[in-house]
Amino acid sequence: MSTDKLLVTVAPTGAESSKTDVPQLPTTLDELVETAQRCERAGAAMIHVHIRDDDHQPTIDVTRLTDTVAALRESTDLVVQLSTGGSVHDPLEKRLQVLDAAPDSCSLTMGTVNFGDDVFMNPWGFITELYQLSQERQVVPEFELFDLGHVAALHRLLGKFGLPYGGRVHCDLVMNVPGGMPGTADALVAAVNALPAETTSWSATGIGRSTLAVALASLSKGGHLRVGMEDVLTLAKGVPVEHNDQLVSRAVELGRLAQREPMTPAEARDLLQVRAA
Ligand code: KMH
Ligand code: ZN
Repeated sequence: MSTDKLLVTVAPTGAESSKTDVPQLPTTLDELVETAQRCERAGAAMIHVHIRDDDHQPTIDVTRLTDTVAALRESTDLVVQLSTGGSVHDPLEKRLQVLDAAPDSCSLTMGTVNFGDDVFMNPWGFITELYQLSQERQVVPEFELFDLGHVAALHRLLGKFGLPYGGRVHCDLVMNVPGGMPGTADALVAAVNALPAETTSWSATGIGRSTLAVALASLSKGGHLRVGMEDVLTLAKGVPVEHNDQLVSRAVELGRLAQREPMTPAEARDLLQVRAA
């Protein structure tokens, strides 16, 4: 395993911003593919995917997700991770069906969290069902940790159900969601220090203004980076992101300053032990 290399994950779309407010958000399949290709060229190795319907609204329609996975596999080498979080409005049963689209990886959030004015529901029964489904379907989970309690829940999950498919435990700290842990170095250190011993890799992302503080803290602690318009829409105050590859390029630049070369998709597959194509 290449421990010094930097895994850059791009989360280009999310479910929270609207196309009307942010026209440069990739919401169509063509835009997503173009984004994925440019982000791969800029140094991303994994893509965290949320998709939209014909009206640019968030959807987790399985046929659409299956087509998206196929299109991304055809046009890039990126590790394709589908969001099982969807939007705060998606029902739990539908979120389980995301695995029917057979991605390389899936997000798996380790607990319920207030999400701005909404609630992002992840009850224990849902977590355990999704986890066992991921083991059965040979999909590598990325454990999304929005709070310290989610880290504790991950200990419980691994203790009860064993290691994920592939044997690697990859976590992602999602920081600064209004309702979750703050996007600070102190919070990051506390969460990283509490990760289960089985953890083999972890990344971090800071929502909004915390993006740089979290990225720098993650690099300081030897972590990987997630970036993208799901998490931040500006490069600096008043400077909108025009394309996701700008955020990937900046992450690669930060990594290089920290003497961490970006990992290739093949190296990311090895790190995460995703199922061979
Ligand atoms: N859109 C959020 C409600 C995930 O992708 O798994 C959930 C989310 C986490 O983005
Ligand atoms: Zn997401």
